[in-house]
Amino acid sequence: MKQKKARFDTEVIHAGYDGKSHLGSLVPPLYQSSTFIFDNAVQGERRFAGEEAGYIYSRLGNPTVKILEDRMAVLEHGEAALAFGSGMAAVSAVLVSLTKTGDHILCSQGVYGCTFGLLKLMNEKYKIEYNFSKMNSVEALEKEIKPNTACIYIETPINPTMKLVDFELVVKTAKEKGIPVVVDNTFSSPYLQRPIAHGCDVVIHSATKYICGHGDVVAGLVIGKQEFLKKVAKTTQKDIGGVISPFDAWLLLRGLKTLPIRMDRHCENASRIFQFLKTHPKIDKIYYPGDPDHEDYEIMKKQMEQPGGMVSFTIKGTKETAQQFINHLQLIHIAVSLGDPETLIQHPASMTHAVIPADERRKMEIEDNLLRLSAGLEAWEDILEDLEQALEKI
Ligand code: LCS
Repeated sequence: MKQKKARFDTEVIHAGYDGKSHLGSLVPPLYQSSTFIFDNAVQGERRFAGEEAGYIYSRLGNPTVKILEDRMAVLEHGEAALAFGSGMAAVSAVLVSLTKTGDHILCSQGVYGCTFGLLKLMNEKYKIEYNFSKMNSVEALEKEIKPNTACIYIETPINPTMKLVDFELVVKTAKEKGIPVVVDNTFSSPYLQRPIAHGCDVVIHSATKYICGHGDVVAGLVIGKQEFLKKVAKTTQKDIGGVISPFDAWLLLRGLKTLPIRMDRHCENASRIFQFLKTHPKIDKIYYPGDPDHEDYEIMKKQMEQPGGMVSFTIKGTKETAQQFINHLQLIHIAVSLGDPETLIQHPASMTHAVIPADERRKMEIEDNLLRLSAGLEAWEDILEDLEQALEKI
């Protein structure tokens, strides 16, 4: 195994794996086993007591999953990582671990619809409060942080409005008050943005998206400090049990190897789509952090390598006009999710963010004529031609 720390594009292929410990297998082996055999009763007892290292049962750990976790810890600049059966299993394990009844969570001005659903559930069942904040000034942030604030929860870019949160600003205030900062880094992947390097404490991924990159796995990841992740592994992960299957971990290890190459293409295609839509007479607003007119363009330049592969926009007209437009698309699929090779488009107000009440959605600027597009890996000319022919029909 290589000794020194290598560059990102090398680490996606090599980090956390040494073929010599696996009969020389070039590719990490798939340990598709639910349980592990003990040599004798005392060994079993010692493993359960934590007195001897070794695998026990795949809800408590699995060698293929461990390779994925070790690789992701390196890529996100964390001490350790844990893999989950979905992004939501990861989000819920973190939020449940960090809070108790009566606590408060301060969130970015917009979160994924099911994260909103989880916050609502935690509020109804456990009286955990939450607020949304623009997080764009230290003064405002200081007022919004309460004595019972247990964590700051950020999506950046925010799904689906593509607004950004400035890590430097939030971390400075949070550190002074000893509040952990949790970042959902799904929209960027570690290739474009590494929140821990900016002082954030915990990173979450819906690995279903860019980490997988092929649209064939639902999974989640949490990266952070060893001590915190040990606690999560022994409590919310083990006892609530939202673990990943070894096969899905194996597919993620395969997908990860091409993350930098894929992300460059996603970003290139998104930039072409943005340039095309920006001046199109049937498009009203456009939300893309690479737009010099985007309100958070400077934040993008400060903390992201590239603006990412997502473009949101409003069609001039109503919800129905937006629906008619996507119905006319031929190459681009109407589907939720993102980060796949196929270009996907969806209508957040009636799909990913439909669970959020209309007044809350409006505060998050999720309008009824807003569409969210995930740039795929196809030839950009074909994507633009498809957008153009569908726009001509409305
Ligand atoms: N965090 C973000 C930012 C997400 O976009 C999603 C899913 C999740 C967490 C949850 O991950 P999952 O459990 O689905 O792996 N976002 C979706 C979306 O925008 N369209 O479909 C799913």
